[in-house]
This record gives sequence, C-alpha cells and structure tokens, in this order.
Amino acid sequence: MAEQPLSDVERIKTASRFLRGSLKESLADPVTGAISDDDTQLIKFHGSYQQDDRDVRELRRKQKLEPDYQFMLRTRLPGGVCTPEQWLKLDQLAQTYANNSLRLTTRQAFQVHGVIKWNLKKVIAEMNQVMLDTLAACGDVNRNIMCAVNPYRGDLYREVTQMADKLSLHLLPATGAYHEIWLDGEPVVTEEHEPIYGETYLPRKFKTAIVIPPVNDVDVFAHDLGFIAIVENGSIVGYNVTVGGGMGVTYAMPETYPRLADVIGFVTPDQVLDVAAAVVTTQRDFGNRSDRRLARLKYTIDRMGLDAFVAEVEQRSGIQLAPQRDYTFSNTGDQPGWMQGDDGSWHLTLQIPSGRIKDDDQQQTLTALRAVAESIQEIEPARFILTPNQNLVIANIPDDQRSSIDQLLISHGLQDFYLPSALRQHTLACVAFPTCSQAMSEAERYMPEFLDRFEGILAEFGLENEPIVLRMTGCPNGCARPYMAEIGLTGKAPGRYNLYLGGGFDGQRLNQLYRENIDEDGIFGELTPLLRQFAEQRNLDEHFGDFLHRMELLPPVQEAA
Ligand code: SRM
Ligand code: SF4
Repeated sequence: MAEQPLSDVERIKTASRFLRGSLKESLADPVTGAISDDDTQLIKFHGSYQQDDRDVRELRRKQKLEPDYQFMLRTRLPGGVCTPEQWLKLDQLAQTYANNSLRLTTRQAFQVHGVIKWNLKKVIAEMNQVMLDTLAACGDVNRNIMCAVNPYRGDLYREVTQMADKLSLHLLPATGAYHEIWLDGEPVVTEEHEPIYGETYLPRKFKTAIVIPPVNDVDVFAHDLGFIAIVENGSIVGYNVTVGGGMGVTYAMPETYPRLADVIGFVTPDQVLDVAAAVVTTQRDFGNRSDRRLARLKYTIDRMGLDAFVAEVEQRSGIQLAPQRDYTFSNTGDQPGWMQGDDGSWHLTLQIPSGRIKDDDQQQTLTALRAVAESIQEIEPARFILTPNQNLVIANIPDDQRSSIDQLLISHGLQDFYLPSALRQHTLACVAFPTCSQAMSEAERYMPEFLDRFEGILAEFGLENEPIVLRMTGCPNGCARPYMAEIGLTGKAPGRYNLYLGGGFDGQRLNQLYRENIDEDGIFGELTPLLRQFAEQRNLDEHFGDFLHRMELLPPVQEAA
C-alpha cells in the first residue's frame, strides 16, 4: 500500500521544538485575541483550547468584528482529587478571569471557560501556586488518568489513587516548554528529548483509567488503556489490562466506530508502569499519522490484530501478561448522599447537573462550595473528588462536621443534589454550546428541559424510580460516552439527534443506532412505546438496555470494523 502523507498536525508537532512553536509570540501579539493557527494545535498539549462564544459568532460577523476569542483551560488532576485550598483557588480564578463557573468534566478534571488570551498566563501561574497544572490535559499524549472514586473503600482506594498519580507522572511529557512559556522557567539549554513520546508525540489523544470492581464508574472499556483492580482477601493483587476502547465517530464515515476495550491479561502492581509505557510506545510507532480520524489506538489494534498488538507490548515491556482474572461489574453510577468509609470518616457525594458549578436563581452552587471549602480548609485529610459522572465527593469529613456542611449546602438550594431522581443519577451531558467548536446541537443547556419531560413519561408508567443510563452529546465525538448508555443521544443539527439504545447498565456493552436525525417529539415518540412495554413485560430487576436485547427490539448489530 502506498505511504500516505502525514497529517498537518504532524508537521506542526515536528517543527514545534517540543511543543514550543510560536506560542510566546502568539500570546504577546496585541492585534488579535487569537493565537496563530499552528499554535492552536500546540496549546492543546498545554491544556488549553482556543474557542469563541458561538452565541455571538453570527452577530460579531455581521458587525465585522473578529470572533469573541477565548480559551478553555483543563486541569491535569489524577483521579479527580484536589484539596480545599486548590478548590478555592480555582473558584477565585473562575470569578476573576473566566465565566464565573467551573465545569467538572466526564474525566474527573476541571475546566474553566472564557479566559481571554491576555489572562491565560496569569491563570496558569496562579494555578501553579497551589500545585495545579494543565500540562497534557489535552493534546496527543496520555491525558488525565481517571481512577475509581470510592474513598469509603479505604486502603484499596488509596492504593489505586497512588497508582493513578504514579502513572500520570510516568506518562507526562518531559518537555520544559510548559515551564518556559507559562511559568517563566529558564529556557532548556541542554539537548532535550522525550523518552516515551519522541519529538512527534502520539498520533492522537490517549486515555487511561483505573477501576475497582464492582463499580465501573470510570467506564473502563471506553479507554485506550485500562487497569481493572483484582482484589483478593481485601488487597489488590494486580490488575487486568484493557486496551483499545474509544467512543469518537465521524458521521458519514463508516470506517469510524465506537469500540469497547479488550481485556488482554493480568499484571502485578509493579508491572503496571512498564506495560503502560509499552502500550503507549506501540501506539506511538504503529498508529496512523496520516488520517487523524483513524488514528486512535482502537484502529491501530484492529489494523494490527489484537494478538500481534499484545505480542508487541510484551516484547517492549519484557513482561509476559498472565491470564486475566475474574471480575464483575454492576453499574457505572455514583451513589449520592453521605457514606461512611472503612476508617469511620464520612464522604458526601453530590449529584451536580452536567458538572456545572455556578450560581443561578435556584442554586448557588459556586458560592455554597466556596463556603464548604473554607469551612474544611483546616481538616487535613479533607478533599474534593471529581467523579467520572461529573459529580463531586466531599471526602474525609469527621462526623461532627457533617451537619454544618449540610446546612451550608441546603441554605444555598442544593438539597436536590443529595437525592436526585434515579434517572438524573445516571445522566451525563457534554458541554456543547456555546463554547465547543464541534457542537451541532445543545447538550448541557438542553438537558434540564429534556429531563423534565422524560421524567413525566417515566412517572406515567410507574418507572420514576428506575435507574436508566441516559447520555447526551452535541456531536458524535462522544464526550459523555453516549455509545455506552442505555439511551444515547448524539447531536446532528440544532434540535436534532441520533438515538442509540441498548447499552449495558454496567458499562460492558455498546448501544446501537436506533433512529437518525430526530427532534424531541421524535425521540419521545420512539421511547414512549418501548418504555410502556418495559414497564409491562420486564423481568424483576431487569435493566432497560437488557430488556431491549431480550425482547429483540433493537436492529441487528452492524459490524463497523
Ligand atoms: Fe471531548 C473534543 C469536551 C471527554 C471524545 N471534547 C472535545 C473538545 C475539546 C472540542 C474540540 O475539539 O474543540 C470539547 C471542549 C468543549 C468545551 O467547550 O469545553 C470536549 N470532552 C470534553 C469534556 C469537557 C466533556 C464534558 O462535558 O465533560 C470532557 C473532558 C474530559 C477531560 O477532562 O479530559 C471530554 N471527549 C471526552 C470523552 C469521554 C472520556 O474520555 O471518557 C470522549 C470519548 C472517549 C474517547 O476519547 O474516545 C471524548 N472529545 C472527544 C473527541 C473524539 C475523539 C475521537 O477519537 O474521535 C473529540 C474531537 C477530537 O478529538 O478530534 C473531543
Ligand atoms: Fe463538543 Fe461534541 Fe464533545 Fe459535546 S461531544 S463537548 S459537542 S466535541
């Protein structure tokens, strides 16, 4: 087969001198609020995207103004853990330099939106004061490492979060560019190199997660690389390794598809870093660098064949994977409310709609959580933990502090976050409009209205206490992992979505395309008879997705690959 030309992003990376490009010059350019085109690719590796406010794009075009350029910043936050002090700093930055809100992402990170170019450096420098950074939060590298959120499982939880920290450091780019550009670090004078990535980094983004069964909160099978903790006699003896998961799809390009990761074997804890690095470097060397839509690890594996891929990883790591061990997953959701841990301390999980921390007429979430952070600042083990379901855990709280936290939250209108409906507990929506450049329809902003109508229908059938995994995105990229949901909606055009049905409640089965390009009436027109049938004919404890499969109500699966 003829060699394909490299994609333009490969040229930009190669010429970038380890991710420097002309970022310094772009940031200093007083003429525009934007950075150069090439730098828009490089800044991703530094944890930022150039965006513009799409709500005013057309108006500004008519007024002959340049788009309302602004930047999104995403933190690197292994396992989503931060201190009250870090929370307070982010809160202050959101108020001073961003759009008065924080966004908890589906991968346990923070995003701030609406930072103008001239403030970017200040924001990153201030984050650095509290030991937060944004390096490798985006870009063609291993990104934020996700990790199961169950602090109530004491030692096991501590062990996996430590593993997430170690992996994050091990796979972090070595370039000094971040320090030089954002933190006024001294320029690197010696010869630089990237031991894991090389000078062109990876062909595409790369994502890693660690999970402790039975809760599959991280959606481990949606990740390029995953580690499933195997617990025997109360301790972690090792991890099953998963490779090749991914969600992103391009409409009208059938050679793109969501894929569940394969379990390829078992490793002991001391083998995790070497195997992870071997998976990453195999993707580095074998991944597609011509077509970015076919560059994720899932395509590399399907092209090479799983056996050849595993053999390559074993050879590079010098580790022969042992046969996988048994595990069981039960669900992907978080359990809202207070829960006591093995060591007696308390953890409060709040269900935050679409992960958006802001103040509005109903709830003053930003203000309430600021007050909580101030009140627990002196409690050393107290932490905020972001969950993969865009929720928040206030962790390690002594019993005598619980009622004052409750009072703070409830007095700011957050009582519904303690016990949301079963549906809301299992709902995700991506950011979409107005900041996301890729959005074709609304997601986060539309979800509340969609849920109100949906809950009315569920109540008609007596299904109001039924947990159903519902996920909505504004485009097919899949940022809320919609292809894993029992009901998935991906944006097609304003007000129109593709409807996917039948994913597993435990995150172990993809759903299937059911109807294309339908509006809200169309969606509920399809769902209503299925829900009625579900209410009437389901087996005890049967989930909606399983029911659709048992009753053969879904179209035949298409072999995408
Ligand atoms: Fe995502 C691109 C937001 C998790 C698949 N994602 C984007 C961008 C940066 C849009 C862009 O390219 O200009 C979005 C920024 C919107 C904004 O204004 O903030 C964006 N993705 C998000 C977040 C914030 C969604 C959320 O509501 O929380 C999540 C941030 C996670 C983080 O902290 O790192 C987010 N994105 C995901 C996930 C879920 C996951 O990883 O578990 C996926 C699907 C899994 C996967 O990667 O396969 C995902 N995002 C994508 C893709 C499609 C990738 C592909 O393989 O095709 C893109 C587009 C791209 O990469 O070209 C994308
Ligand atoms: Fe944007 Fe699409 Fe991701 Fe939603 S799924 S945040 S619309 S890229």
